[in-house]
Amino acid sequence: MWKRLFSKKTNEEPAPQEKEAGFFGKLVAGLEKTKQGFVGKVEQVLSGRQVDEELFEELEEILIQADCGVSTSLYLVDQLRERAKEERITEGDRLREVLKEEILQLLQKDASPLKTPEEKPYVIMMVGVNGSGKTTTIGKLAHRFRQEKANVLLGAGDTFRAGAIDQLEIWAERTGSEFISHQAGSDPAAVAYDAISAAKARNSDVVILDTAGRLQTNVNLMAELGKVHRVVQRELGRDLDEVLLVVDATTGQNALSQAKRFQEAVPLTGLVLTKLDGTAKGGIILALANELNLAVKLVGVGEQYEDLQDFDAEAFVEALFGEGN
Ligand SMILES: Nc1nc2c(ncn2[C@@H]2O[C@H](COP(=O)(O)OP(=O)(O)OP(=O)(O)O)[C@@H](O)[C@H]2O)c(=O)[nH]1
Ligand SMILES: [Mg+2]
Repeated sequence: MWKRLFSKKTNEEPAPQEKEAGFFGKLVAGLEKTKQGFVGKVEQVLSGRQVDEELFEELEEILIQADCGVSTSLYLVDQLRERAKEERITEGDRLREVLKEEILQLLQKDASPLKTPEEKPYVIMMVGVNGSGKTTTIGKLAHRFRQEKANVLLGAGDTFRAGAIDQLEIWAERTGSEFISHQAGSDPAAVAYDAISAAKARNSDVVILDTAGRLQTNVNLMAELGKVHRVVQRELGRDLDEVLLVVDATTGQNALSQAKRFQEAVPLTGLVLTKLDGTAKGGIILALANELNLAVKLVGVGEQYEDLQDFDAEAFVEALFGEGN
């Protein structure tokens, strides 16, 4: 499987996991709160109603409350207004379908999967604020790559938080990944350097680097992140394959400012949106897709291995709006 990944063929093939009913079921279960809290409200408001300005305003309110963000909510409702006029839609229930289509379009705008591996080692760096789910996501990804028979090496770049090194080492043991760490308190750039040089020496397929959580407003720590990234790039002699910002879906609109600030510190290649299972306000994914030029590449809908999924806009919208699930 890993060899196949290297052969570039996977770009044309849909990831098999997304075709599996079990994965879709997990997605549906993980999005249950948002389905009820957001889509449920939309349906309540639209059901049996005539399309008029009052209805659009109520929809706008629901979108904003579901964390879609003001500008994205206004954008979506404007699209609905326009299409209602053009397509002479008079019934609220029909608007549900239009909203579903518009949301899908928005989510597909910048969508792209994890980069296909071209060169060993395939390097992923994980960044984000404290507690967003970086280390857990690394564990889940390591598991996935190990299942594809890749040799994985995890680099314990969080030398700051007590227990962070042990936490990652447990994931390394669980997944059968190699592990590079220094003492707590040491320079994270040195750990990153060692992880890359070890991976080169050992011919590892994948390196995943953990980093300490940091607030996007902490100038010094953001600069440190830039340094770690530069060291990795230099030792690698090319760009990292993925620099992923891990965002907790329950943090609401703050996710946007996190993304903007982290993007200034390191060249992000995409987003991981975790804990979607823990919020009824999954609309944040729409704000992120609409307001940033960054793809949501992975979504976390629970704490099990299989709950980290490649983001698939169609499956996502179907899980939210689909009938009978
Ligand atoms: N429900 C749910 N919990 C998640 C998900 N992803 C991560 N978590 C939980 O979030 C908590 C924090 O996860 P970590 O992976 O330690 O977060 P981190 O970003 O590494 O945190 P720091 O290293 O402290 O910055 C853990 O309890 C995880 O189990 C998810 O998709 N769903
Ligand atoms: Mg961590």
